Amino acid sequence: MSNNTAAAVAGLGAAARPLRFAIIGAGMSGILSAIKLDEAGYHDYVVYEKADRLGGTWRENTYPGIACDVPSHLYSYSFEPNPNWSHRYAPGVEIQAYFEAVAERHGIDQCIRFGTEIETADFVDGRWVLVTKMGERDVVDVIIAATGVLHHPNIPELAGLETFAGAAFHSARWDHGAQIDGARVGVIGTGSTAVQIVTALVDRVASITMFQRTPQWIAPQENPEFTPEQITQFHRHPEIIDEMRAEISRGFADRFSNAVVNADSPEMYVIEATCRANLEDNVHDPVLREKLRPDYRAACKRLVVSPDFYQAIQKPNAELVTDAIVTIEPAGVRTADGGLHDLDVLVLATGFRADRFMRPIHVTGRDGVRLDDVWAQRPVAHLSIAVPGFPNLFMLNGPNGPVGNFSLIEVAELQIAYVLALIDEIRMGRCTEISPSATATERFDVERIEAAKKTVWASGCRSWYLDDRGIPAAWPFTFDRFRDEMAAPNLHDYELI
Ligand code: N01
Repeated sequence: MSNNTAAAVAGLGAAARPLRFAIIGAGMSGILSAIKLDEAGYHDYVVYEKADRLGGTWRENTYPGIACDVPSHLYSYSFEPNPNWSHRYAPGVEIQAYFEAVAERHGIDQCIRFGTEIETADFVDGRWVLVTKMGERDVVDVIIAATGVLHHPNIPELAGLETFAGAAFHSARWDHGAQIDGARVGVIGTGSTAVQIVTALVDRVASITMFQRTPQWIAPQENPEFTPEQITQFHRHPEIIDEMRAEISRGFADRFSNAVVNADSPEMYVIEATCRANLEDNVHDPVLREKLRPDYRAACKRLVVSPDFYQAIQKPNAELVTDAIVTIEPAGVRTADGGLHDLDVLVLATGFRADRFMRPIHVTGRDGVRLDDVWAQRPVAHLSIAVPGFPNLFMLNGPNGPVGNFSLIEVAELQIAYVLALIDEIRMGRCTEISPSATATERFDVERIEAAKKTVWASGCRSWYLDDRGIPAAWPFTFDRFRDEMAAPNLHDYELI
């Protein structure tokens, strides 16, 4: 029980009331929310999950080669260290199994309503009325939207895509029935996903063709396996994991997260030099090397990490195509040079719509204000957590949060502690509705936009970090500042009714 919560329980006033919660999404942050609600003494909650399995990103992304680019001992809940991670960057299947095991251990799996998609959420008489796609209704006091960041696949409008004769699918909808071994596989895209897929498949397929619209900088990152002796040590001395976690977190912040928010920092130049050396030292054919060389700064797009992509793309059965895609035909992909690239399988590693957040749920706040209208231009939120006019509705990994190669688990843990502190105001009877003020939200937005202009993400490239105006939407300050902001809410920024 947190200090806040303990104080709340001790000080329960006449106006205090039991609270009912809906958590939307049973991914990493939904599971976390349920565990933390239980810990805080709130047991009346339901986790709504539209799919039939928990795990979010790790349930949806099952493509060959999937792994997390945050070291696994950091990409774990702080309260659930896992001595059994097989690699420094564990594969997706281990991460999925980890979330399932944690949910089971905490009894959260019993509180999830699978196959239940929330369609509308309306704030009526001080409570949230939820209606599912099946027409079921629930009324709750608080919503925690744990709906993920990169969840809605970006399907490009490629002429003729539907005419392709083989299997064509988005990387987050991997068709495990498609014959891959020995096939001619095309991959559209050059992001983290495409790089992992190409590297994983090159030795299994007859040919692999990567369609590149924009080259990416690649940071070399070894992925050593933990030895049985190391794993035994992790079991015997969990404090080793804690130390490692703290060290990785600090290293990430100093060498990466704090560097990218200051485009002129010395650390930023180190990252660039590392990526440049990786390209120069490891790609031998000068023509291919120039095709792979970006004309923008490293980490402007989300930095791709890979120990062996350059080796993969130089194999005899791999081809990098840089001519623009003109049409998809039944036999393959036609490019601007007139060439037809014959394929059996076409993978769209074309990323996600990163501006959706809890949409397409139709959310209506106080006085009938619709979130679809408030966010029509772009999503806004105070400190990434909440939106003015939408009381008692809190987001984890919402708009403008830290997404720049951090552990989103660390981010969500800080956010849920902050959200619980806000909820304590209701439990203590000091208010029944809490939402950020428009003034505080506007002030934060103005400040973050100014800061965003100094980040490397604004240094001239196209990426999913940018909003419709080309302004980076990600948290543009240091991670230390995020930690400080999340340590306790400034209640002057909130309206308590
Ligand atoms: O998606 P992306 P992703 N025609 O948006 C191209 C996380 N992640 O799935 O660069 C041709 O980065 C597009 O081209 P361009 C991580 O946060 C993590 O790879 O816009 N090409 C780009 O090359 C990551 O950043 C891990 O010119 C088209 C690609 O598709 C995020 O997910 C693993 C196109 C999209 O790249 C997203 O990564 C995987 C078109 N019409 C993902 N439309 C790890 O933890 C798009 N593209 C390791």
